[in-house]
Amino acid sequence: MKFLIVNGPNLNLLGKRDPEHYGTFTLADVEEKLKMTASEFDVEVEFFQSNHEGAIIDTIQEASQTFNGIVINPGALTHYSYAIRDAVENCPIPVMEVHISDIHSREDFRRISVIAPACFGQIAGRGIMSYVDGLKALVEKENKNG
Ligand code: CA2
Repeated sequence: MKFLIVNGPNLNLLGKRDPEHYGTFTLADVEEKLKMTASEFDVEVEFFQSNHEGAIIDTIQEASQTFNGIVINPGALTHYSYAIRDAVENCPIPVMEVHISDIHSREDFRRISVIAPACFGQIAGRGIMSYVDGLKALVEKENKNG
């Protein structure tokens, strides 16, 4: 089984600023952690990060050819990208939305995810573990589906 981890705008800056919300780990640390989780579960992971909405949509559209599921942190696009929501809705593989910070206890605009209703689930506020838990949830779902 193979899973795609998608990170949206500004997540390439992790570890460089705003440790109060996003901790001190880098995107490379997230990838390392997920590679370890993947090997525990005997699955594979690939990573994609883009600051461009269209590139993220292209990636979601193509993902089902190669992957069994997607873990996505859409960054601030979470709160307004109906285009990503449409792409997720039309994606035949399960998509888990994850957030490092607890979007539900921050500014009002962050409390809304326009993408979450199209997702298999949402995990927020667990730092780097949000990604790990997101991947685990997809592996469990796929194992159950046989
Ligand atoms: O908590 C999350 O994972 C977010 O998706 C992160 C997004 C934010 O817009 C969402 O509301 C919640 C922002 C990522 C920006 O990350 C930075 C990290 C370090 C320095 C600057 C930005």
